[in-house]
Formats: sequence, structure tokens, C-alpha cells
Amino acid sequence: MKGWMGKAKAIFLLSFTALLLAGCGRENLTALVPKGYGAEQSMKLIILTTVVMGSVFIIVCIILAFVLFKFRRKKGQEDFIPKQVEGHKGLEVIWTVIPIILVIIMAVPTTLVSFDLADASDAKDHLNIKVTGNQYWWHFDYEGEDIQTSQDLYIPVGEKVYLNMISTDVIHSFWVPAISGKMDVNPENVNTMYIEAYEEGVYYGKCAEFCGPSHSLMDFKVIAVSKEEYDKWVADMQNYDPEKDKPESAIAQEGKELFEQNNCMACHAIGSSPNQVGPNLTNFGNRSKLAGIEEHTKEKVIEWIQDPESLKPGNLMTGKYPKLNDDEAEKIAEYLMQLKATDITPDSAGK
Ligand code: HEC
Ligand SMILES: [Cu+2]
Repeated sequence: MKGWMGKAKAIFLLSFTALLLAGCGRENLTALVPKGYGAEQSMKLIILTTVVMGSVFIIVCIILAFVLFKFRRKKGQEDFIPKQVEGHKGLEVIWTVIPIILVIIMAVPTTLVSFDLADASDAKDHLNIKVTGNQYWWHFDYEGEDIQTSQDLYIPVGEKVYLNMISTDVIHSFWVPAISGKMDVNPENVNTMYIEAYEEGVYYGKCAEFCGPSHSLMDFKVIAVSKEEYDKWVADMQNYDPEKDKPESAIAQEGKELFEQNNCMACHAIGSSPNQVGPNLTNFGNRSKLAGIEEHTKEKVIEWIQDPESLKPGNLMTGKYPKLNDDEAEKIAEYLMQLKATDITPDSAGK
């Protein structure tokens, strides 16, 4: 008996700690500290439902305690049968009507918010970005702007931005907990949602639909910068000409040649291009992470180029290019790390 109790206690403590920790997520990754319109609306619904259901729980506990105490068997009542109330019309009506009212209180705002967040009637007055989900990375095409990025989505702060989302393979789900709700990204139809960030900053995004072995590594960033910085970023990206961008050093120049000789260009574009078999690397030197999740350092880039499988199992780059030795990989990494089309970076956000 004692051992069983100990186990139960341990399980309770563990699950409670897990619940507590889940609540203290990083500020740019938690839905509980909303920093954008969709997340704020969701938070209001979370509070409403928690208050409604919490009150039901507390009231039921109070009634239960009262009944247990008031109607417990007292001395001399061993053969006493209390008054039987089954089928009591009044009680039946009360516990049918109250839950219906409570469900309505929760359902109406939820439905209104759902319709509000799905309303794309003013999409043409705002920035539209085509979002493509791929195993296991995200591509962003700024519609009508001739700008493509991968992994990092730059947006102006305080503005509604429409995302028109499609997948090239399986179903993914686009989720930036701190600023938006979730939206499925399907292969056969475009789903539209809008996001708006209230504060400048780098927000962490996640794929929220199991999509293969590296699903949990399919991260991306939303980088909300001031309107001025955003305009500068757009101009820089549009004016960038990969032909004119001379590598910074002799090693980087060799890296560029190796990049061109080793089939990398078949999948990776540098500069504006419709090629999106792999991530667009125009601004690779300014990425906050490598492949969405890994530290953005030259060492990691070398590791990635030589063995992407060890960092992201099942990714679609593995085995599609010649083997590279340490020297070649280092030179390519040197070249990639200095690819910068602009000086607006994730560090610009909020500074
Ligand atoms: C068959 C297409 C293909 C080829 C060829 C290819 N890659 Fe990739 N590459 C990809 C894909 C797909 C990803 C995204 C992997 C993921 O995150 O799931 C990627 C990711 C990357 C990344 C990380 C990008 C980021 O946004 O962080 C780098 C760097 C990279 N590749 C470099 C190279 C280099 C260098 C070569 C040539 C030696 C090369 N790739 C050849 C498809 C390819
Ligand atoms: Cu996914």
C-alpha cells in the first residue's frame, strides 16, 4: 500500500512540474504571453474557458463537500433510508440547463473569434506572402515584390500580414505561438491566415503537424522590425545582385566556385529566383539559425554540408551532391557565411 502511494505521489508531482514548466516557456515561444493579434484573441478564449470550467469545478467540490458532511451517517441512523430524489424534475432541469448555458457562453465567442481570424476580405490591401511548407523547412515568397526568403520571415511590426499557405509534400501546420493561431498547410489547397506582431522581436515558429522524422526540427523565425527597417530590408533585398556581390576573401571565392561545381545550385538559389527545391540562401549570413534549428556558426555549417543526415534525419538534401572533404566544406561554409544582402538582421528587431 505504502509503495503504491509513493508512486502515485511521484507521478502527480512529475506531471504537476511538467505542467508548471510548460507554462513558463520562453517569451518569444509561448502562447501565454501574447505579442500578436491571433495569440491575443486565443488568450482571451483560454481565460474565458478556464474561468468557466474552473468555477464549475470549484462549485461542484463545494457541493460535494457539503453533501458528504451534511448527509453522512450519524449514530443511530444505521437503518435510516434518506429521502429519495431520483427523477426530481427541478434538479434534472437545473443540471441540464446550466451546462447548456455554460457551453453557449464559451461557444459564441469561440465561433466569433474563429470567423474573425479566418476573414480575409481585406487581404488585397495588405502585404501578402506565399508560405510553402516543405519537409522540413519553410519558404516565403513576398507576392509581387520579387523577394524570397527561407526559414526567416521578416515582417513590419504592427501591420496585418496575410499568409497564403501551401505544402509541397505532406500536411504541415504553421504556428507562431506568441503571435498567431495555428493553420494547417495542405498540399492540395491554399489556406490563408493573417498575423500581426505588436512588438518588434524574433518570434519562434513551429510546425505543429507531424510530418516525418524531422518534424520537431522544422522550426522557423518571424522577425518583426520597424516599418522603416522593413522598407530598407525590402529595398536591399530587391537591389541585391548576386552577380555583383564579390566574395569577401580568396577562400570565400573558392567556396563560391565549389558551390557552383557541386550541384548546390540545382536546389539553392542566391538572389531572387523561383527555384525552391531547397532553402533560398540569399541572406544566409544573416540567419539566426542553421536549417531552422542549429546554431548558426561556421563549424555547424561545415558539419551540415558534410553530413546533413546527422542533424536532420530524413531531410531532402542528403545524398544529392558529391561527397565533400574538410577543405572543400570549409571553403563553402566561408562563402555561405558571408552572404548578406542587407544589414537588417534578427538583431535589428527591437533594438
Ligand atoms: C537535392 C537538392 C539539394 C542539393 C543538391 C543541395 N541541397 Fe542544401 N538543402 C536542401 C534542402 C531540401 C535543405 C533543407 C533541409 C531541411 O532543413 O530540412 C537544404 C539545406 C541547406 C542548408 C541550410 C539552409 C538554411 O536555410 O539554414 C545549407 C547551408 C545547404 N543546404 C547547403 C548546401 C550546399 C553547400 C550544397 C552543395 C554542396 C547543397 N546544399 C546541396 C536541398 C539541397
Ligand atoms: Cu512539418
